[in-house]
Amino acid sequence: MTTTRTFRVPNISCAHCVHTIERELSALKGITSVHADQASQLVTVEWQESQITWEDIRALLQEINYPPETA
Ligand SMILES: [Cu+2]
Repeated sequence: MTTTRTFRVPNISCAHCVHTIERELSALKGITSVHADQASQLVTVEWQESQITWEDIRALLQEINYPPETA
């Protein structure tokens, strides 16, 4: 089963940020799709529940200095 979540990342400021987020998240095992948008600062991620959790994703984003705004 997959889960999709859309959240805002206030640190997105340019196309490079978008690229970094997409590249880093795509490298995580279990993530099936990532789309980040510069203008809206919204990121949509889809993942396999059996392989990765939201906590793992959130931790990675914090580690690379793009923490999600949602709780
Ligand atoms: Cu940037």
